[in-house]
Amino acid sequence: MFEALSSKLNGVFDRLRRRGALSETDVQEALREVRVALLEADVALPVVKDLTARVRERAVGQEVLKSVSPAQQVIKIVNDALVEALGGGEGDTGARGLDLNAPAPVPVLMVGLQGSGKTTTSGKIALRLKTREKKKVLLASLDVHRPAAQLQLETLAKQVGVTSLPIVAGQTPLQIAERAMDVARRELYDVVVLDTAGRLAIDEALMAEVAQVKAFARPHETLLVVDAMTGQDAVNTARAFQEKVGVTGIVMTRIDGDARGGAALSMRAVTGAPIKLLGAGEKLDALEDFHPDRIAGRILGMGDIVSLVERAAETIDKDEAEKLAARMQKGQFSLEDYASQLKQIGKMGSLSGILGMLPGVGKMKQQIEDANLDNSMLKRQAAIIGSMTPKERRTPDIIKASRKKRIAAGSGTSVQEVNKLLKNFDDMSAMMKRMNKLGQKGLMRGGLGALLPKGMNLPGGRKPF
Ligand SMILES: Nc1nc2c(ncn2[C@@H]2O[C@H](COP(=O)(O)OP(=O)(O)OP(=O)(O)O)[C@@H](O)[C@H]2O)c(=O)[nH]1
Ligand SMILES: [Mg+2]
Repeated sequence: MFEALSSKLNGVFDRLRRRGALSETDVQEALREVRVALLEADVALPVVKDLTARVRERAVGQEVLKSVSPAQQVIKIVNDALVEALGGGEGDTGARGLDLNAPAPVPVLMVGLQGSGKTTTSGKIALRLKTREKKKVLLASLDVHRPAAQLQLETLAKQVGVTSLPIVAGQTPLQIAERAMDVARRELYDVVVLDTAGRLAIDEALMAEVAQVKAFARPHETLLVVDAMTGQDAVNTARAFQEKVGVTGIVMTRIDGDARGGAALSMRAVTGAPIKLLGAGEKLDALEDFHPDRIAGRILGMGDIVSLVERAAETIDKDEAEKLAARMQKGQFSLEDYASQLKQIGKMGSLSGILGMLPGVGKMKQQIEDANLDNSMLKRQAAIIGSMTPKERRTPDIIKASRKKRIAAGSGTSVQEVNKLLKNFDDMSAMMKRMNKLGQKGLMRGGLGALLPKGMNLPGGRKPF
């Protein structure tokens, strides 16, 4: 999702970043490109107009802050406008999960067009509620139109390990809903998910059926499931459902196949309903909470910096980091420092996960995952360094053939791996010298992405960058 938009916007900001100070013409020019990028991403025109107008209003005439560059300031303004468009307000960046805050059994009604993903999402929701929140969930299919529909839900329920309402032939959707709520009350279920039938297009019969069930069940959540890949059509569908049935939230499915993402940006403005969940694949665990702030971060290619910083702050030893920074400045980065770096990274979780959060690295993530660059590699590298003598760690130049053999044997690795580590360390030291030369500014321009991966070779000798 959003890949195309993200790379376009990145281009715009890259050009802005190269300027020292921004004139009003620069801002206008950038905004024109932002506008084109949004339109190409299939964002609805009124939403694009509103967004760019908001950015212009805030950017022009704003005092340039001393501590940040003008480009960074524009990025921040665009970011805030995106968060708002996605449904997050000021200081309100929380996830839009399901609201189940009602007396049990809480009815959740699933509505939407044919094939949008209602039944699959019902299964995903059941799995999540069961495992994460330890809820007792009943799945009920009200789909009497498609012959195999009720069986489909029953199969899903078995996979998830929750109960589905026994199938009784010949019942109407309303009768099934009545029976589901009845069973749920008697057998003390926490949540009842009512999966309805889809139609090819919005028609009166569909709306009437859904409205009837809704009036009876009084669902606490009425979730409209839309296919993100249908772009503007998804937004139009949502508007129609909102007007005729009334929904409390939207689930966008197939975001795994949608590179434009425009529908997500238009949804809130056009329908007023928040996106609550995202479907990101056919598997039952492919369900994500919708975080407006994180999505905006992804679109701008600034990565999920917030989470990265949070996780880093939790795990990285501050004193050690400061000592390291001081040694780096003096150009005294040793293999011991390298080993402690590896340990820190290990503590932060899988390497590919972290790299994916860094700006400009998102697109490399799959490649890194494919290469299986993971913690086991970090551990091996740490073991190699652990098998060196203190003298070798301080002056790695003395590590020649016989020492390499000894180190490889001591760490249970191979001479090739020792070579690779020494090469990585060389690359990293060289990079740090470069960084010192560039100074803080250079580092900012290159982004953190320039820092981590350069010194790392993927297995097979491939460079990730
Ligand atoms: N890639 C991808 N496929 C999905 C996602 N959600 C659902 N699907 C697939 O879309 C197809 C249709 O999903 P269903 O859940 O049956 O859709 P439905 O809305 O219940 O369809 P009807 O009951 O016929 O109206 C299935 O093949 C699902 O595996 C998703 O998030 N990503
Ligand atoms: Mg279905």
